[in-house]
Amino acid sequence: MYQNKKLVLVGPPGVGKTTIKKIFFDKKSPTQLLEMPLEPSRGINSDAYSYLNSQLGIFDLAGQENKSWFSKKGSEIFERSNAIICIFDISNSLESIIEFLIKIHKLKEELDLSKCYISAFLHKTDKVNPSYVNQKIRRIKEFFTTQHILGDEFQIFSTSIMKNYFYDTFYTISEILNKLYDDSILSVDPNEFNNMKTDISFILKNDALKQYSTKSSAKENNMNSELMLVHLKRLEKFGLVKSTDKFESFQLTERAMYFKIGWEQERNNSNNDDLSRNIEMFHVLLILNYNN
Ligand SMILES: Nc1nc2c(ncn2[C@@H]2O[C@H](COP(=O)(O)OP(=O)(O)OP(=O)(O)O)[C@@H](O)[C@H]2O)c(=O)[nH]1
Ligand SMILES: [Mg+2]
Repeated sequence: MYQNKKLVLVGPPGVGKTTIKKIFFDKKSPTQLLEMPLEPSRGINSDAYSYLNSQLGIFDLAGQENKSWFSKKGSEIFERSNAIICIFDISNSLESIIEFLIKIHKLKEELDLSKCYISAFLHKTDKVNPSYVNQKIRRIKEFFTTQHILGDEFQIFSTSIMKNYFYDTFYTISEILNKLYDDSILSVDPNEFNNMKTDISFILKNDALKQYSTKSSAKENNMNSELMLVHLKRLEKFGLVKSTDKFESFQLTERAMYFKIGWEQERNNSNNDDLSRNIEMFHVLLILNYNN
């Protein structure tokens, strides 16, 4: 069984669309992207990802060409999309955000995208205080609720690639992906599920900055070295572990460290260790892998 889906990322220039794609879908390191900012995108950047037998196409649209994406010809790029994420910089004005979302609403009607899931990210929220973010979200929601446009399904999220926000953003993107696929596609094979449990517990109990020897780690986890290696290679595919010596030794990645911080915070707040529920949620985004 398979389902192929199309996701479009759109928004003003420089808000962080390509960065979000590279970090959460291509598993790149956050500080690296902050230190070496990307060139502004041009045209359409599309990549195909696979999730089990299903495909996910992600279309990252250049912010400098927004005029063209909203023109009759250019808007063809949105045809048959299953989700559109409108990304804004938290410092974009309320008026400009609302104006942009109205254009998306019009497009949705014109292209008959009634089933397409539309959401907005107020991104780079690390730059401001949380009350400012909440107030902005409330005002945008108020506008769209009173105008009865964009529908009940429309949601606004605050996002950032920074350490203290990484986990929540990972969660938000996972939630969106889970909305796209039917339950039959999303059901996790019990074997796979147990493997993931071991993988994630491993990340949670290891120190982010330390270099580990694979042999001694295997011993500590009561595994033989071959099985340990299988887990480590899976974790490498998830972008959570790295090695420079063919896994004689290994280290957690920066993404793993960021992920761990958020997961532990959530555990402290909710006082319950809901590993299973979270793995079900994160499954798609973790195993989504790059085809090319
Ligand atoms: N503070 C902060 N900066 C971020 C965040 N995400 C991305 N950035 C920075 O924002 C800048 C623009 O990022 P891009 O991903 O190139 O933006 P874009 O939306 O793809 O821009 P266009 O391609 O021109 O449409 C880069 O310098 C990123 O490092 C974030 O969460 N917080
Ligand atoms: Mg870009």
